[in-house]
Amino acid sequence: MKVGYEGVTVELIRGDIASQEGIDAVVNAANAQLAPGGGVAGAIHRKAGPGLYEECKTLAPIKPGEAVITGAHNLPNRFVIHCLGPVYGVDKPEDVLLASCYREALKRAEEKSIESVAFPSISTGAFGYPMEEAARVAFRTVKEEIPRLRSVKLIRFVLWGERAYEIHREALEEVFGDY
Ligand code: AR6
Repeated sequence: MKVGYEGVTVELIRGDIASQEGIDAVVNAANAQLAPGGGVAGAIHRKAGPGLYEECKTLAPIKPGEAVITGAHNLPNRFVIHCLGPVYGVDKPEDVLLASCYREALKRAEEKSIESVAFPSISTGAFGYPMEEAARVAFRTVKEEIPRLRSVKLIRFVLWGERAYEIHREALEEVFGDY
């Protein structure tokens, strides 16, 4: 599903963040060292190849709420934006740090005049953030940032499985209402 808001499309799809042909930048749910890991980071590094981690080493470590940008190497995109989400119950306040991830990622995208960005559901896997809460934080932040965007015209959320998609669909409707 998709909504249009102030000239920007916010779209939800089920799928794999490492297979987003036609999208300028994909977002990695990274660890502080920007190293290959499980989940999203595993999928992105596997497909990008070892050159991605070589480039990441020059930018690590990063702190919760930060975002850095690299090339996409063998991924079908131009850039990867690496965000470190909060570990739920550990890095506080979680909602502020998670919102910062989305805001900072969009800033990195604008700095490169990127038109399309795909996000996974940051912090909702290994980092334990309840997905309903995380989805609301993500969409509220995106809605706040959209009026400031100049180059970004498409923000896609790539959800892993049917349950994740349904949770995000409900949160999107709640946050964007009739748009
Ligand atoms: N495409 C889209 N979404 C996915 C994919 C995929 N290929 N694989 C998993 N998800 P996670 P985090 C979903 O754990 O919670 C790593 O090991 C997943 O179901 O990737 O921010 C890093 O190295 C979940 O809803 O990210 C870090 O140490 C969401 O993506 C740590 O995990 C995020 O799950 C980061 O934890």
